[in-house]
Amino acid sequence: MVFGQVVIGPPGSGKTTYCNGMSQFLRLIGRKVAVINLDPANDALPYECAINIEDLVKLSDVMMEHSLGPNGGLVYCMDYLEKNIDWLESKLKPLLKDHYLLFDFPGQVELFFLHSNAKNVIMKLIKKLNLRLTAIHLVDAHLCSDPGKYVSSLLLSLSTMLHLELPHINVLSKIDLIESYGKLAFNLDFYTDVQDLSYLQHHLDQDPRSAKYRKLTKELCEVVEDYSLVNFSTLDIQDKESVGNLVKLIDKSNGYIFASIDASAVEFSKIAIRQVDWDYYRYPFIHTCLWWYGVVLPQKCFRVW
Ligand SMILES: Nc1nc2c(ncn2[C@@H]2O[C@H](COP(=O)(O)OP(=O)(O)OP(=O)(O)O)[C@@H](O)[C@H]2O)c(=O)[nH]1
Ligand SMILES: [Mg+2]
Repeated sequence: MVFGQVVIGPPGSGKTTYCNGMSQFLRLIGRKVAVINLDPANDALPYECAINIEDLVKLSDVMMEHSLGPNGGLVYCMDYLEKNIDWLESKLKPLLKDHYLLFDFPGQVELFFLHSNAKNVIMKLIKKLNLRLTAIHLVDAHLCSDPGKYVSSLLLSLSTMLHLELPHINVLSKIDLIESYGKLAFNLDFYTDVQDLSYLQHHLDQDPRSAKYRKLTKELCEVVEDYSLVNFSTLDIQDKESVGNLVKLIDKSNGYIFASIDASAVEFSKIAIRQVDWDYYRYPFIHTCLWWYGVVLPQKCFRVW
């Protein structure tokens, strides 16, 4: 069985940075990682990629040849990838023996809740190559600072989950910057747990511009609450604990923690309900410090501690 992550989310939410940081973290806890760039507009890659969609199709060529803009061009590239899925399969096959896969996708969100090409690519790979993939949906944490934008991010997360039908983890990325957007109206738990959105409606009512959409917002929040599917984890890609906690969640969701266990269904369920700390603590602390000081900082110097 091969495990991995499909990294998606709106433009600029941190997908490529995530693939870079996550691949370094996973390597340092002992996994062999292959990053696959499926974003044909990714021209400056911070990581070394094992497979690059640019070797199959180039966005600039598509835009020129078919007189398309960047968005139409990207839809075309995903259609082209779907039609040429054999190319991707043949490139992936040599990696399947011992690699953990990270797929870096484009930021055009309509590819993941409207069009079926990206979903078909993922589903074909899962079926043919027996992959176990979790969708990591990154949403920029600054959206929490505006109630209207937060409701949009809830709807986007919900429609993406329903469309992709994969094990799915929504993540508020760049959480280290959240305080720079001013004081939040509620505690961070309120935004991550998505438990009672009626408080949000009261907050929206205080803004005369939003008050006129009161009924619409109420109905939309009720849709999100009725499904009861959306919540968020948080991530600061520079913080080893933040990345480690997310890895534990992902390992549970795609079944990585069960991979080498040969036990009864009862044993499996015991593992499924308990906290998963085994992988993180199996490796010495110094290891992750080395990752932090030696690998991430020289490339991405967000903050010094
Ligand atoms: N402070 C902070 N900045 C981050 C973090 N993650 C990403 N960034 C920054 O956010 C910006 C966008 O990151 P990218 O990784 O290019 O985002 P993307 O989602 O791949 O963007 P597209 O591929 O264009 O959709 C970059 O300047 C990153 O350095 C984070 O955890 N904290
Ligand atoms: Mg990117």
